[in-house]
Amino acid sequence: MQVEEILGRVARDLEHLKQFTATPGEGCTRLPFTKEARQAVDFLGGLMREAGMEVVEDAAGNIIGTLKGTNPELPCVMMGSHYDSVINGGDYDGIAGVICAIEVARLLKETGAPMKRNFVAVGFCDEEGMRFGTGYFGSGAMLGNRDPDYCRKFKDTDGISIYDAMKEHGLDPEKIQDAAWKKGSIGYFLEAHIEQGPVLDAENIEIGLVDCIVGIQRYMVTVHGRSDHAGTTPMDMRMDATDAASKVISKIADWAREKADGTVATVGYVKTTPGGMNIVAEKVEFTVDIRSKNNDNINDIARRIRAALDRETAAMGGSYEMDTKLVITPVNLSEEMLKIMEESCKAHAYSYKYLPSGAGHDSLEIGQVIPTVMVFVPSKDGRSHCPVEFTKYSDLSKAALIMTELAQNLLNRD
Ligand code: HGY
Ligand code: MN
Ligand code: MN
Repeated sequence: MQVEEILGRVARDLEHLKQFTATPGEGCTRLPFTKEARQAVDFLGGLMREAGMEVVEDAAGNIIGTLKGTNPELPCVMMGSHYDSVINGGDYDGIAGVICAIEVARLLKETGAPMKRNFVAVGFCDEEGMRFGTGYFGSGAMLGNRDPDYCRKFKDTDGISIYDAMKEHGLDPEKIQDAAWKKGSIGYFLEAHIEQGPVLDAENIEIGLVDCIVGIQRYMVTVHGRSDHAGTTPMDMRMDATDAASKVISKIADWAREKADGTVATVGYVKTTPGGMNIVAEKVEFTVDIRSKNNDNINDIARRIRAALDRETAAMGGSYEMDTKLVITPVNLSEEMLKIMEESCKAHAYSYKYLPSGAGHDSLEIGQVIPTVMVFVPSKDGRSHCPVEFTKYSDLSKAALIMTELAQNLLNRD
């Protein structure tokens, strides 16, 4: 099987999936438990069936295809990524890895090579956390880390909980724990993903071998003050939530820069209430996303944010909440599996480079407990989470080829 033949199928499938967006012409918006998610899941299920897989949609909204091995009682080899997107995102983030996984299943079937273990391809639901501010919902549920209370707790900006969104989508959140796999039933996890950064493209490298993924902490901060007339209220009588919140927000990026080791911190969402230009804001909500390979750095920045909120809200006479949305530690990926893929790259004369991932992925969640490996393919100009996101189908096809060779190695282990 050559790259050109694989490329044709990968291109066909990803081009077809581009239509499943809530913002046609303005990037991919495919949020969990929406019409677009349903369309993508149905299409992916059809591809899996065509590839000869047994297909189920689990209680968390993951779409799962299984290619049976001769010893199905052995822990499976699982490969996948997420089918959801950010708002106005790109056409490759996540979904390209799902198509890669289905392509590996096709190649395994076509080569007819013996397979002891089952090969399982997965399209995960809600890796991004874009709608509910969380993340890794489908992969977390697969590990048994999600329950009905979790589903009730997190809401989108319209006040719809994961719980209600699931019911609306035809899923039963009370049964979310049915999505959990028996401990030990997943032997290895593989994920192909676009790099979403500038390294491979700038250095003209075809394959990224990911050796570690940063840890992430996400918070929603709400600062409470008091609304007043912007003209008549003297400055020393105000409880200005914007003034207090902005004094904290303005420090966060510098605290990350000070670490000088790739640590990043982002305030991506800020909302003032009531939001009038001649009203002192009574409330400000803002998100914080902190990432680092060094978990102490993440904890230190979170601690400094809390201390600054204590100081600035006390000075203003107001209050705050800092709600935790996600806490996940950095993960090192499987050296053994990376080495096997490095040999494949050499055999195929693909250029490659070891690199860390600054983006979180389902591998970050799964890699906490299961031997996991990721492969990156170049993102044009390093752009991602935006409509101009672009990756060459030829690079995705090369990733599918080397991951097929890794899968064949793993599938025949006792
Ligand atoms: O936010 C991320 O790192 C990823 O795109 N979920
Ligand atoms: Mn992704
Ligand atoms: Mn993403």
